[in-house]
Amino acid sequence: MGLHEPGFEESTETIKKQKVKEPSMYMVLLINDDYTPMDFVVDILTTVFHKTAEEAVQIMMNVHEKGSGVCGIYTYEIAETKIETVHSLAEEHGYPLRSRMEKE
Ligand code: TYC
Repeated sequence: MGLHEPGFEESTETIKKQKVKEPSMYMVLLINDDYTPMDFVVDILTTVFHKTAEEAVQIMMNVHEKGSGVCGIYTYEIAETKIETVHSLAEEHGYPLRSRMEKE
């Protein structure tokens, strides 16, 4: 029997409406640098962030021109995992590509 179903000992008390708290969301950004190849950034955007080839090129060029750019919005844990994945792939290939999150 659920806590707030009739018959439970709390059932005669006022039952407060349960507030559903949405999780905070975090933007994952890529940071521009002078050394990471454009193709590698596009690959990261398609494989890690599931962008189409066209979206990936657009986001990469935006980061290249503006210095940074959003590649996705996720819960904290997912954002953290995306960033770790970017950093370990970049490190594996010897590139200085960096990623960080910002609260939405
Ligand atoms: N500026 C890099 C180049 O000219 C490309 C690049 C784009 C690097 C986005 C990082 O997050 C980045 N090869």
